[in-house]
Amino acid sequence: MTQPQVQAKRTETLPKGNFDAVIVGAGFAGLYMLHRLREMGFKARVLEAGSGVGGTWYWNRYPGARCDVESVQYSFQFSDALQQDWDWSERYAAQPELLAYANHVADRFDLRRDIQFNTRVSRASFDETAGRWVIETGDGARVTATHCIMATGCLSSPNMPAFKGLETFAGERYHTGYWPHENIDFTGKRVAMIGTGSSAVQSIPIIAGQAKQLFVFQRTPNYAIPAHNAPLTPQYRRAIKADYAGLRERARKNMTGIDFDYSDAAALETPPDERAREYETRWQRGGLSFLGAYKDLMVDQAANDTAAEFVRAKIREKVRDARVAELLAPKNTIGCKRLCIDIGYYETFNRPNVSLVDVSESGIEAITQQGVKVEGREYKVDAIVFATGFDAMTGALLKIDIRGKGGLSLREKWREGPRTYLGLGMAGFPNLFTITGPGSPSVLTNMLPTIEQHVDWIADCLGYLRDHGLARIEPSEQAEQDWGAHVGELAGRTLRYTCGSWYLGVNIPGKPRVFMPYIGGFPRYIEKCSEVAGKGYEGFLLG
Ligand code: N01
Repeated sequence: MTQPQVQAKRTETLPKGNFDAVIVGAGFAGLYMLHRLREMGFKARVLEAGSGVGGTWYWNRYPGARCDVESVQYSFQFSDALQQDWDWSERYAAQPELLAYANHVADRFDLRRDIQFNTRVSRASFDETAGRWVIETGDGARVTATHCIMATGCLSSPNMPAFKGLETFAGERYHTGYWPHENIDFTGKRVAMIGTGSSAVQSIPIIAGQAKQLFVFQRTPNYAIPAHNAPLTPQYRRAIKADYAGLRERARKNMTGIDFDYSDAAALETPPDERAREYETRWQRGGLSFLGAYKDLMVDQAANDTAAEFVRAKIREKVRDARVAELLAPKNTIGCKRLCIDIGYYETFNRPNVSLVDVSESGIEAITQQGVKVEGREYKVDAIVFATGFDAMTGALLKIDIRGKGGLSLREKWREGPRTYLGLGMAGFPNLFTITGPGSPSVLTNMLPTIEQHVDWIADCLGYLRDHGLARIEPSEQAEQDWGAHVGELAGRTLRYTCGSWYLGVNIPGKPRVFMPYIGGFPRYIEKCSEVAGKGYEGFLLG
């Protein structure tokens, strides 16, 4: 695997002294957490494995990487000056612009002086006698802090399946979630793409435009809705900035924390011709709001089928070869896996240099020295791109050996699946917080407002502890159990429970099948968190 250059660098020397908080990760969550804590006078330090800020947007540099939430919404709102000063250039920002934004935030709020780069945390253990977290890096250096805050991201642990023969491949290998920093040009090359999730859907059209030949190995087709991406006009930007507060307020009231139009109508109570018009309007508008067309789409299979069939018909219209179109048309529930937002994805399969290889039945037999083997046929390539996703939500946390009271390991605690209270903390792990952890809305919502809500809650909580002369906070077993039951019960009511998605951990062999994010919606979750804090951190043990 071609490694990002940053990996070669040595861990920086850890600072001496004790911190009020150590924050792991310098993505958007880590940056804002540091800003809040410093503003409150806490001594905080961020430890970051990469050589720069940006998290997801630092690592995911594959061609075509771009956010699937509109840029004016996928942005911080904690500083009005920031949102007034920053100009997004496109409806959906591309990775370089998002990374530039993260860097701008770091510079604007002078955050770098408290971030330690090239420092991968390998272990975090709670020292019960001292009441402090001991955070260690791979080379044995350590730092201590009263609080340890994991800002490690939800989709930050790339999944590389154990393909037979993987190590024998003599060509170039890339993973979309771990892309090199130098420009990779596939011009004139034969390329294999393994996977057809969001990362593949975004990168396939770009790679197809460069490569001599692109083979796409598809196990399960995905639904992609057009992005209709476009430059943002000065008039549009002015209008947004004139009422940013209104936009944020409307977004906060929506399930996903995104301001778009959710209908209260039911698909099955709507006449078919009217329904088709509604789908067409949303298709023309583009983006994730397609699934907001009807309130029953994610709870009633028959309703869902109407939207799924609409998209399948669109795929058949776009793809000229009927056999290929049929392979690309998903048969499962739309929205069960996360929707993809595309720019010319299906049309790419009309190109003469692109071939779709169906591996739904056979799987990939092996990676060979020269390429990819399926059902006895070897596809010879110069490069393989693995767009095989992530060990979502728990992967990055479990890569760190996290030990709570009595040496309890998080891996052991989560053997049957993640257990948290509100996705913010775990019983047995005092003073440990997770930003957008499993059990919170996280990946089902717009990540930026969701991050801000968690960071604000944690910052307020630390302020409360300080004001009340308290040194410890930890969820009670009961609160954790009740919350877990509630999260599971809500998930079981939706169609999202019915497919093999990364939300359920099914993409990782041996991972327990548990629906990890909280599906009750952003407004309901915010209310619950505020209620808990308002009642003196109900469900937490304070000491
Ligand atoms: O990963 P995925 P992703 N043999 O898990 C296939 C976010 N994101 O990186 O479906 C053959 O969706 C696998 O097949 P199957 C977004 O939330 C956001 O694309 O398991 N194939 C699938 O096709 C997204 O949902 C943006 O049958 C194998 C693919 O690899 C999430 O990240 C952009 C295989 C993995 O798809 C993950 O997306 C990009 C095997 N052994 C990503 N193992 C934004 O826009 C796996 N696959 C912000």
